[in-house]
Amino acid sequence: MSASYEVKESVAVITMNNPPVNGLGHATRSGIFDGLKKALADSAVKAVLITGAGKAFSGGADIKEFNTPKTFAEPNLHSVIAAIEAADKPVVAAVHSVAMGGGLELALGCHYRVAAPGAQIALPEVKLGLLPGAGGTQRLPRVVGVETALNMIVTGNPTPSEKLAGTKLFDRMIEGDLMAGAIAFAGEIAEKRPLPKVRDIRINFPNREAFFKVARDTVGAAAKHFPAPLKCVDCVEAAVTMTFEEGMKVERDNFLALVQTTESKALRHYFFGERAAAKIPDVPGETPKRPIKSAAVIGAGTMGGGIAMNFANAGIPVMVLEVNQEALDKGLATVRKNYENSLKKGRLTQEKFDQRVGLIRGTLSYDDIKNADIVIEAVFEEMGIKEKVFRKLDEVMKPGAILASNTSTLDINRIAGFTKRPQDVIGTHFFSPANVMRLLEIVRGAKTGKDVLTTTMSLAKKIKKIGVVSGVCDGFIGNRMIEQYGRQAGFLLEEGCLPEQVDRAMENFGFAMGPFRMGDLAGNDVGWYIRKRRYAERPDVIYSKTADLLCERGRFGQKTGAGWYDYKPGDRKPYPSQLVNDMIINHSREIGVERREISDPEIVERLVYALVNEAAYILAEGIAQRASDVDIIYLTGYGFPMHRGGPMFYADTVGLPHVVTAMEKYAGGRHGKFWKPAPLLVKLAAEGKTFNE
Ligand code: T1G
Repeated sequence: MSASYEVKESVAVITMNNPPVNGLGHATRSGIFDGLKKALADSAVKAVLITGAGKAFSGGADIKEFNTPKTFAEPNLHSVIAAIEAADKPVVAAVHSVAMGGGLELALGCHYRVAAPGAQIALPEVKLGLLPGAGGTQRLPRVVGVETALNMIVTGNPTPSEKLAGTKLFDRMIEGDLMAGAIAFAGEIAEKRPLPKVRDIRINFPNREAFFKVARDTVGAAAKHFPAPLKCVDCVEAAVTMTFEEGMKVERDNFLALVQTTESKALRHYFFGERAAAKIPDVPGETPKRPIKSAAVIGAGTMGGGIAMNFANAGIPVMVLEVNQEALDKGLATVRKNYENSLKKGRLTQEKFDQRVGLIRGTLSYDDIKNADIVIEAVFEEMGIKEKVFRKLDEVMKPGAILASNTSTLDINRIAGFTKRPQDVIGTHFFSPANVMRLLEIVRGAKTGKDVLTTTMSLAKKIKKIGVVSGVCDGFIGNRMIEQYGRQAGFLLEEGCLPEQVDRAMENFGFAMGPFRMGDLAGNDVGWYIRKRRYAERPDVIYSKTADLLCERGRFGQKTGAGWYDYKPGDRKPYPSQLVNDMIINHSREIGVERREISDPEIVERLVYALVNEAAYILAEGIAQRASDVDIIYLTGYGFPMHRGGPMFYADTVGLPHVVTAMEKYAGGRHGKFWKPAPLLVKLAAEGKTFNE
């Protein structure tokens, strides 16, 4: 059973014990239910105490059980909570560390609740595209008030228990030994009657019409593609306007509807995918990690400065090395400016500002970085320069230092070959702006040591990045896929689209930015540089020339005041460019392509399936460990819409046979070779399987 039972001083203590977070899976629910029955039948027991073993009271319902029969298998969570509430002896919840979702709802069903300070209290279901489905929307407003409850439910964010100490949620805060305090409390209230039930608390909320109208407008504006937040408002309003039972029905109906939505499945996919990404099959969890107490960054440019900030933000001192004082001063000044902006916007306290700025120092001498535990090079993306840097690092860095490269496409194995310690070399591909984007592609070289790999993965978590392991290939995972996406976007221009149509179609699909706006932001010259290399290396690979024509006109994007779009000084808004559009139309004529009307659905299919197909090759080559890793990369590094779950999840949702059929259709058009379906995609489609099995 995932709950233990013992009687102490006539108090029956039921301890949930389902590591790691006491998820309320069927076994745990049964353990609580049976323990309660036993306690109620034992005349020596005067009160019941429910608590959680380990690092949580309870992290809520077991999300892994959703959309399986186990979720509602009796005793389901409703039955457990109903049994607690109906008990004829007082049931006390002793909350510590984490009480979230169904875990908090379980506590709300108890007659009393005591808590240790510092516990994270939350109903985070909305972050999974759901809403509290075991009475949370009806009980929480009754104990903390409607406004606080609505805010907690609609944001899903945790509140420290001590902040809720003055509410009816907690009858007592217990410092020190929670169990001793809780048992003493239980003894004090054992004979008290009637037993208080949250459901009996009446809500008096006079200005509800106005309040809920504002709530709906605010929540609706932010919810965009997600139905759950507005449903949360409906349920909390029901708590105010209806009887408890009627409100519970509103909650249940909405929960059952939401748990079936693709949006919720996508968010749950993301939740588990983010955690799965940290697992490296051939690197056991107990592999020893190297201590990372200090860091160094080579290069104080945009990337180097951003990377350094990640370390400072995590409290790790970092030394930034540049080739000359001017570049160093410029880079450090940019870093300071970033922190000053955060300070001005109230996102940073003065204390944190001082601490972080103090943790970043600069130098021109390799001698000052030789004792760093990790050094990350963020110099110009040219192998010759990388070689010079890594030969120098090999010479000066202490034994055991991790030598990392922030390269976005170059061969980590070649870079490792510039050193006598290839086992210490790894790729840490940050995404710009490096201090903001959560994605970190961790590129594993053929000789990268397992301890270096696991150390870097745990460092990713420490600096609040989502680390995803990639093998070595040109462009790793994300950029190799975006290359095909960009090729297809170019072909669409030649065949009849203009940049604003393609961008609009992709932004309506949910991308943060379409390919051409993205190019103007990142700099069209970046792709130009890479294509020139590709033309030499892979003359068989066809690209549209439109992007080259654009760059030959110096239209690199926002940084040159003009790109695919025109820009006005000080205004980042893209304006369709007649010059560029005429250039595209003339180019179609020059290459003898008759332009045609292309629908938005065709644009979306061709761009998204270009990603999916390349990812299928990447998976088959073992460059990516699993399909959900590809989804995590696109959701956190490339603006793929969260409600679609990532390219692989989206393809699974559409149905792989449909993807193959669509690709076969496009293979009949120009550049048909582009649409050769990856064998893995064809195999899975034929077997009726999915990427994310
Ligand atoms: N169900 C299943 N597994 C869970 C889980 C859960 N609720 N919470 C965590 N895990 C797993 C997680 O996948 C990971 O697994 C391990 O536990 C450690 O997690 C009816 C419907 C609790 C704050 O949304 O926010 O209740 O990778 O690395 O950093 O109304 O986990 O080790 O195999 O995150 O210490 C609502 C989700 C559910 C809380 C702990 N509850 N969890 O953080 O550990 S729906 C949530 C968290 C619900 C009811 C509704 C965090 C945490 P693995 P971790 P952590």
